[in-house]
Amino acid sequence: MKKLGTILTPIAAGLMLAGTASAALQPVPTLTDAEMKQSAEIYFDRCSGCHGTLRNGATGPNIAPAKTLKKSLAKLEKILWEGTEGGMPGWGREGKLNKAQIKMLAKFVQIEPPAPPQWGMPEIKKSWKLVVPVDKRPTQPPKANWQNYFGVIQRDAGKVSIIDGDTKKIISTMDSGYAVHILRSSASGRYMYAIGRDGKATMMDLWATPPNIVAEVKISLDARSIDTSKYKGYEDKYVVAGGYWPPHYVIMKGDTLEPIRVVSTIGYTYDTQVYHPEPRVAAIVSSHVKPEWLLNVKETGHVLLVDYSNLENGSITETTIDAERFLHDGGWDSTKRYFLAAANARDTISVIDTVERKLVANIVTGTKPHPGRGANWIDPEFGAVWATVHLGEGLVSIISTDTSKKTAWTVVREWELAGNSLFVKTHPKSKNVWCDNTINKTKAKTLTVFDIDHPTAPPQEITFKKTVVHLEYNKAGDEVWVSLWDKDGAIVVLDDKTRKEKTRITGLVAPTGKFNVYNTVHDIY
Ligand code: DHE
Repeated sequence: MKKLGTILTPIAAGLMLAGTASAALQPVPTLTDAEMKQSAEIYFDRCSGCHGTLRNGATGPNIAPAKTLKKSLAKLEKILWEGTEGGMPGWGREGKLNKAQIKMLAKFVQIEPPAPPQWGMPEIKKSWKLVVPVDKRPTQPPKANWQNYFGVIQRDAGKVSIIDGDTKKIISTMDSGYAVHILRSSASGRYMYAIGRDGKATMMDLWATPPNIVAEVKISLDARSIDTSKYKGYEDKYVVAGGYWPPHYVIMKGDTLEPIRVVSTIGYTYDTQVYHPEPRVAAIVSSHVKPEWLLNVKETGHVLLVDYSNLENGSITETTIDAERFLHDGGWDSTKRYFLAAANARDTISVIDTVERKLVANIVTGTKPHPGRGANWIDPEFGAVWATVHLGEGLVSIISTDTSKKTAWTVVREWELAGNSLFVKTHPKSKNVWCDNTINKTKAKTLTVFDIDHPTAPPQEITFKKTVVHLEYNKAGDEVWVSLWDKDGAIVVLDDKTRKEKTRITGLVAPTGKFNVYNTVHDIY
């Protein structure tokens, strides 16, 4: 077991470019126009998510030419090929890029980044497509147990499949666009929304037989997050999606995706008050206590509370809370009053109270916390807790969320994990906490399962033949679904009690996230 309260090296850890920097700057290399274009595409695909379009750094370090020119091309090529201990993928080693592409990319990151295009309301409006008007949609839900449907992302195929959680049959596969990142449900559960790396939001109607796409709109050129209005009286009314580039958020009508407002997030970092040209919108959650969304603005370290109750009169109210940098993913505690967000450059979990509308704690956990939405359970000693795993080390940090206890908002337990991880999950009816080890060089095919009632007992490891990623429960909370992340991928359905495989849904291309309708609507994790 790790010692509690370890002070972990901030910023320097994780995806930092490894190796010694030589003082002298290297000469700026050259690329042909065709090579620049090709490198820009590879950079967008592989690098910009972590390092930023303008390369100022976030989950990964700043790799602007001022930094990269301090390293030789050979050194940069090695990092791109091998990856780093902190979690940077080895693009060559993993077979994702060939030698020629690595050489080109090493040069590209030593050259000033090309100016990225803009994407404002005229472009957003032009991209909007209402595929099935509201009055042409079914008025009754299907007979099937549709609240136990799962939306499953087939990332590399640009598709989303809807799988019936009862029958385990794929009932619909839809073209959702390039590399869908997450899915979220409307408050009623009827609509599921996808957001892709290409900034395209897609709206799917689960009442249709089979479920179909009813609207789409490209909210930006690069995006990762989307959510809906869940507060009483606003169910299914609005959708909000966050852009990585341009850095903005877009509010849309919940039943058609017709864009209503675009709002920039460009501004100043919360602490140093330095101008940042690319503050990207990371996780978005929908408040249950007020008609508002919480948006993580990554680079400036702000959590925005965006009040949507006055949109009909043409206004939104933004409350800015200083949290920490660089905000990434996060989720609710079990009461859904507190939002816990990972600030992964500072190895911190920021806690926002949505009732008092303030930051209540910044908790140092481990190297680059990455909770997904985290996991809530009742610890036998500490009561209500929420947990995160980490990109930079094999560690589950368990934080007390019980505000009646002195230990509230401190790390009360730490579990050592086999490897660097992406996601952790449990369910109120379960006695298990499941973690993947997806970004660990040797343990990527292994799931680790902890026993809630025996928190100091050694965990069980379950190993598959392929990389495993992301976990989700069914509505009843007695099955765990996990993705075998491969071109010839599958969803493995595990019995939560026995931890044994029940069945396997095959024929899926690179399945990543999967989202159960009921659990997503009710933020159960
Ligand atoms: Fe994700 C969640 C961003 C890499 C699969 N990912 C999120 C969220 C953000 C984000 C901001 C939170 C959304 C929310 O809750 O509103 N992810 C990024 C990146 O910037 C990053 C590091 C690099 C990139 O270029 O995309 C990245 N993510 C990945 C992956 O490599 C994964 C495994 C596969 C993929 O799609 O590329 C991946 N991310 C996911 C999934 C979630 C997610 C499945 C939703 C988890 C959940 O249960 O809510």
